[in-house]
Formats: sequence, structure tokens, C-alpha cells
Amino acid sequence: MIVEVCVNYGVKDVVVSPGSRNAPLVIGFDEHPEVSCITIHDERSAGFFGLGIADQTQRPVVIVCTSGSAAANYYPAVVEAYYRSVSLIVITADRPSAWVDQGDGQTINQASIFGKHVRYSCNLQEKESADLWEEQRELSIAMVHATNSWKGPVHINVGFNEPLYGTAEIERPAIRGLKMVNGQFDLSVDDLEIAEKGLQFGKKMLLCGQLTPKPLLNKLIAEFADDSSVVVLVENTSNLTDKRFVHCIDRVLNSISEKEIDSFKPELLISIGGAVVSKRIKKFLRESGLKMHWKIGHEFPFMDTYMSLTHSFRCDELEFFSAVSRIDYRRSVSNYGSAWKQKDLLIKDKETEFFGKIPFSDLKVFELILDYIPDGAVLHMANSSVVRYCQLFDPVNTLSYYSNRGASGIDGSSSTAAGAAYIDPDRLHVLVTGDVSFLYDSNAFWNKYLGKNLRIVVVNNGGGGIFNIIPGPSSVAQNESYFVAAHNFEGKEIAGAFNIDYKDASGISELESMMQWFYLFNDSDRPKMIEIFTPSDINHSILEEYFQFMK
Ligand SMILES: Cc1ncc(C[n+]2csc(CCOP(=O)(O)OP(=O)(O)O)c2C)c(N)n1
Repeated sequence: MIVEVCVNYGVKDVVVSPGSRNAPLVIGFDEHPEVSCITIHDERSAGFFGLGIADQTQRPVVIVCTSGSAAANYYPAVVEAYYRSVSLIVITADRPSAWVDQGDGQTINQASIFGKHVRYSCNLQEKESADLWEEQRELSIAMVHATNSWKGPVHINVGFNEPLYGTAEIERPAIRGLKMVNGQFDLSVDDLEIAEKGLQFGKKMLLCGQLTPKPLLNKLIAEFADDSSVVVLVENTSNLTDKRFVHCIDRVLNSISEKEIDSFKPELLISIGGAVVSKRIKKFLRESGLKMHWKIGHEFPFMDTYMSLTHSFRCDELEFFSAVSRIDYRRSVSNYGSAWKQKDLLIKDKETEFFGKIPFSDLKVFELILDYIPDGAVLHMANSSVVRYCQLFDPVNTLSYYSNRGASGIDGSSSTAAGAAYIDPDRLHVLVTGDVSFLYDSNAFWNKYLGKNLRIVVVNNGGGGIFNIIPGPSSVAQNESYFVAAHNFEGKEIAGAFNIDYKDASGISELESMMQWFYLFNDSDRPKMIEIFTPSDINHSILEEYFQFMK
């Protein structure tokens, strides 16, 4: 794998310094038809020798040595390459990491040995070929850093088990090289070519994760979606809506049968924005065998959520889609996008029937709360079942949606909503939270800055309801005590302590009857809270029924 990735990024010259631990690498490079290897004993000199080759060829050059002080002897050349921005790929063989500092011969602390003098360093362990994704990803990141417009040395440390000299016939692994694209592809012929090639695919999917509201981007994406071969999947946290988009990813994915699923797999995936909540779409895309995945945006350019990243466009989403709109490519080359949209419309029709017949439960509560939120409000969704339930309903385009999905903690949802409400006093800010998150972050209300524009909805299902609805915890004996951690806590005392207007409800009509009071804006100077007690014994089965029915 290491050899193939290096070759894929243009390596043709390898400087080898003899040793035992690096034998697998030496054999691999030597046997590759596109690589020429030379031998230099002194690693200090070998490093500089490689530097000289890189200077003249303007190609990345690999230097490979054995474990121990051999690696340390590369240091002067690495430092020189760093300050001269030369692509030196430093590969040091090592013992498996478990043997570091255990008195094994020729074993020193090699991982990150070059400190700040490399553009990237990774520490790989020899593995069975089963899980090469991590290795390929790390190697691609290293090679991108080495060969990008700001070049430099990178360090790849690899732990090898014995035997070191055995050779075996293996199939050459297919390499999915990650390419960085600078984004202003109006200006660069190469970048334009990549874009034109990808846009030819008949099955194109745009997946939108968390974004702040961006009306102009919304407009450009709606235009991009005006193409029957494009499907645009959005979550409410993307703050993007349009009749051409699919807004409830889990709802529609759930309705696609095993028989049909292959025809819904995209060839080109374009992803924008931050975290995606849906676990189903992640699984679906990881199993889709994507031909290309473009990640658009300045943030986390190497993040390979769908295990298929081929191009990272480091530019603003707006810049990207305005450039795409100017590219001359054939639109509507298939009905791939229309098929998704049809599925979406069909399944949406069944929703009314389902909600008409279900009893009071978490799911029913979310339907009601979302129905009543006034236009123009800001919705803050706590982790974790709240944000998940909210994804099952079409977003309202007059609302803005927020959630702490960066690290998905339950520790700050209330405080984040409180801060947002404080700085934006003329808009209504509605926090919807579970009971555990509410308790966890109850100090959010321990300040003098909360006012009449904050609304708090606590869905009290008597513990961490999420653990009853995700696969895993619900199947173990410890679930009730250690995961759900059921309790009889009520939020009333906390509301009282912080002078928050409070009401509670345990049924549909009771909840509906307090909605008018809840959303009145000028009748009180204080925040208002409703606590809704839901039946923890049936919540999870109602959600299961939902997914059974919505097929
Ligand atoms: C700081 C932190 N600790 C623990 C977790 C793990 N965790 C995720 S959801 C959850 C329970 C949340 O329960 P609740 O707020 O009542 O919401 P529900 O799932 O019932 O909707 C826990 C403990 C986390 N995400 N963040």
C-alpha cells in the first residue's frame, strides 16, 4: 500500500539505507516497475542525497531507513527540506508500537521524531489487508502535504512485525488518491477538468450537513438541483430548504427496499457543511462504492466520513456552486434525482395517516411542538434524541435550526441557546431538550441575562431515552441502570430557582392547550418553560412502528 500510494503521487526515486526492519519497504519499492532505488549507507548523507534529487526533478523523493538512530540521522536533511519546502517523503521502519521502550533492540521513540519540522507525520502499523482505509487515508494526507502548493517533508513511521523478508504474491491494491483542489477553478484548467469529469456522472448526490443560514447558497443549490440527475439531501441543521430537495433523509432511506437500494447509490457524491446527523446515510454511502467524492469547504479538508474522499475543494460553498453554474455540462442526463424525489413524496403522504393514530409519546410530542413554533423563530435542538427526532419532520423555511453537533455533547445545549437568545432579543429562541441534558446544563439559567424571548421545552422521558432507540445499549442488561439511568426528576424546581415561568403536560390536549400561552411574546419578562412527561415504556416502540409503517 505504501509503495502504491507514493507512486500514485508521482514518486519515481527512492534512496534506501540498508537495515533489516525496512526490508519489506525496500523489497516493495525495488520490485515496483515505475520506481528506481539507490543505496546510501549513511542516513545523514542519504537524506541530503534525496534532497538533491528532489531539487533537480521537482518530484517527491522517498528516503527509507531502518529503526533506531538511523531515523534520527535524517534530521538535518529534514530540517533543510522543511525550510526550503522540498517534498521529501521520510519513511522510517519501526518495531510494532507495543515494543517501544520495552528493551527491544534498535527501538527508540520514532513516532513524531521530527517534531515541527515536517508538514505531516503519521504512525502506521503493519496490518492485515482487511482494514486499509485508515492507512490509505493517512498516507494520502501525508502525500498531499508533501506535494501541495506549500510543499515540504513528511514523516511516515511504520511498525513491522517479523518475518521481514518473506514475500508473497499479492494483488496490487487499488489506490484512491486524494487530491486537493484550490477551488477557484475558474482560473485553473486542471480544476475545471476535474469538475467537468465529475459532473458527467448520471447519478449525482449533494449531501448538506450543518451550516448557518445562507440564503444565496440556498438559491444556487436550488438551481443545481434543477437537474433530474441530481438529488440534494439536506438535514434541518443545514438551514437549506427547497421543494427540489429531500429534507428527511432517514424517512426516505427507510422506504427504499433492499431490491431497489443499488439504483439509489450515487456515482458522484458532493458534500458540504459540517456534521451529518443521520447514521443511515453514512452507512449507505460507505457501502455505495462511490466513484468520486468531492468535499467542498475550507474546514477539515481531509475528513473522510464516507471512506471514499477523492477531491477536497478548499473554497467557500458559494464560490463552488457559482463556478459550477458557469460550467457547460449536460444536465438531466438521467432520472436519478427524480427517483429520489418521487420516493420522498410518496412516503411523505403516508405520514398524516400514521400521526393520526399514534398515542402520546416522544414522537407525537415532536410532531406537535414543531407544528406550533412561530415563523421566524430560532430552534435549538439538544443532543441526542431531540435532534434525531427533529430530522423526521420537514423543516420549516422560516425557522433557523441550531444544534451542538460539533462534538454532540449534552453539556452545553441550554447555555448555547441562552447565549444566542441573549444576543438576539427580538427573535424567539426555542430550546428543545431532553431531561438529562436539561439537568446537566441547568447552570445555563444561572445568570441575569435571560429574557422574554427564550422558550424551553423539556421532553422528560425519565432518563436518556436515546439509549432505548439506538441499536446496542437496548440489548444489554445494563441499559436501564447505566445508560438510560432512569430517574424521577422534574424540572419544576429548577424553573422556580431561576424564576422561569413554568407549566407541565402529560397528554396531547393538555400540551396543545398551553401552546398559545407558551409563544405569547409580551405577557412576561421572563423565559417560559414547558415540561412534557412522556411514557418511557412505549416511546421506543412507537418509533419502531413509525419506521415499519413508513415503508
Ligand atoms: C457531555 C456528554 N456526556 C455524555 C454524553 C452521552 N449521551 C448522549 S445522549 C445522552 C442522554 C441524553 O438524555 P436526554 O437529555 O434526557 O435526552 P433523550 O435522549 O432522552 O432525548 C448521553 C448521556 C454526551 N453526549 N455528552
